[in-house]
Amino acid sequence: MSATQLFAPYALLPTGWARDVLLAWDEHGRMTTVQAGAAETPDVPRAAGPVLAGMPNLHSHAFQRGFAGLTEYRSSPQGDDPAGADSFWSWRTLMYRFAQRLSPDTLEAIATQLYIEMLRAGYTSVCEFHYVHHDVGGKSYADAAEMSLRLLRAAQRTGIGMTLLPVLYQTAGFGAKPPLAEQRRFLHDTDAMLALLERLMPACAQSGARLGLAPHSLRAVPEKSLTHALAGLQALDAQAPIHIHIAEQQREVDDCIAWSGTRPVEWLLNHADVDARWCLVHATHMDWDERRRLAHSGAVAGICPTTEANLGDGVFEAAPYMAQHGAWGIGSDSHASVSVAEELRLFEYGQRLGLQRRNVLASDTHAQVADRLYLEAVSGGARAAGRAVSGLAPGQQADFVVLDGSHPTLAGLNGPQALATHVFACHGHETLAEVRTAGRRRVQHGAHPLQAEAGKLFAAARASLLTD
Ligand code: NGQ
Ligand code: ZN
Repeated sequence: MSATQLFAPYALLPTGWARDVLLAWDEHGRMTTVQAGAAETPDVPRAAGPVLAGMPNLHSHAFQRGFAGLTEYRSSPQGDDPAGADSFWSWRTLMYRFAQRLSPDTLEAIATQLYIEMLRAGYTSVCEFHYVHHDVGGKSYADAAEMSLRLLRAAQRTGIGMTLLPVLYQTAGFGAKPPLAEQRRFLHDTDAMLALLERLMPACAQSGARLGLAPHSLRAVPEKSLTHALAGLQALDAQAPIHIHIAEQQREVDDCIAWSGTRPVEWLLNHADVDARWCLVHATHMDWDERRRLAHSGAVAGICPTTEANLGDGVFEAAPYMAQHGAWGIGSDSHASVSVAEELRLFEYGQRLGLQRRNVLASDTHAQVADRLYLEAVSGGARAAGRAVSGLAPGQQADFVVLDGSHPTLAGLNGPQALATHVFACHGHETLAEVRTAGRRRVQHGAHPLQAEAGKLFAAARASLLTD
C-alpha cells in the first residue's frame, strides 16, 4: 500500500486520454511516473474514476467573494441615456464600497472560504491579483505586507497552490488622472511596490507560493511607472509572472484610443516586451491584428467567462485566437461562480450563441470540446501561474482531480464521455471524488476538513462588512 501512487483506469494526459495509467509522486509532491498501459497491481490504490490535472485559476480578487450575488439589482436610473444604465462601472462603485470596509481578519476569512470552494470545484491553484493593500485611510499597515500575508496564510491552510500578484495602482484613468478617494487603499509609488515584492519574496518561498507583479491596467499605471516597475521586477526575478487587466470594456478601448491613438492590447504589445511571462486578463476586445500578435507572443489570454458575462463585458472571440495557437486559461475573478466546469461550458456557449453553431472549440486533434478546453486551460493556466502545474507529466506537481466513476451521472462512461458529461451536463461538483495538490488529498467526496470552521468565519465576516 502506497500513499504516493495511484492507478487510473483513464487519465487525461497533456497528449490526450490514456488507459491504465500508473501515477506516482515523491515526498515533495512532484510527479515522478506517468505510465500508460501499466498492469494493475494490488499494492497500488485504484482511482474512483477518470483522473484529470487540477485546474489553475488564473485570476482572482479574493475579497470580491464577500459580496458575490449582492449586486444583482438595479442601482442606476434607467433613463433614455444608455450610459446611465447599470454597467461594469456602476458595479465597480458598489465593489469599491465593499472594499473600503475590509480588514485583515475579514479578508483572511473570505479568502479561506473561497479557496476551499475553489478546491471543491476542481481548482488546485490560484493567481491572486491583490490590490487592497492599505488601511481604510490609505495608510500602510504596520507591516506593509499585512494583507498579502493573510492571503498567503489562507492558501497555505487550505492547501491550494498560490501565485501572489501584488497590484501596482496609481491613477484613475489614461493620461495619469489623479486617483479617486475610493482607490487610496490600492496605491503605491513604484519603489514602494518593489520594496513590497522584496519583503514578500522570502514569505512566498517559505510557503511554496510564486510571486509576480500585476500592473492593474493601462488606466491605473502610467507608462513611466510601468517601465520602471518591469525593470525592477526583472532585477528581482527575470522569470516572474506579470498580469494586467487589458481590454475588458468598450469604454476602456475608446479611452485608450483617445489618449494614445492605439487600442489597449496594441499599445501594450508596442510598449512592453510581452512574452510567455505575461497574462492579459480580459483581452476581450481585440481586432484581428491584436489577436494575431497576442497569439504569437506566447502570453496567456486570461478569460473569466462568468464574470465577463456578469459584468456585461463582451464575448472573447475564441476560435480565431485558438486557431493561431494562442494560449489562454480561465479565472473566476469576481467569483460570481466558482466552478471549473461552468467556466469552460460558458466559454464554449458564448461562441455558440454568437456564431449559431455547435462544438465551436473542438479541433482536429480533439473532437470532444471538453478535452480541448480542459487541456488548453490547464496548460495556459500553468503558464500564467509560473508554477509547474501544467498537467499529468513527470516533473510537474501532483495536482489532480479524480472524477467519481460510481456516481450515477458518470457510471459506465469512458474517460472522454465522463469529462464531457462533467463539463456539459452536471449540476454541481458531486461528480468529483477527490482533489489533490502536491499529492495530498484536500477534498474527498466534496468535503474539505476546514469547511465547517471556515464557513462560520466567512458568514460572520460578511455580516460585519454588510452592516452599516
Ligand atoms: C478589479 N475587476 O480590479 O477588481 C476589476 C474592476 C477596474 C474586473 N475587471 C476594477 N473584473 O477594472 O477598474
Ligand atoms: Zn480582475
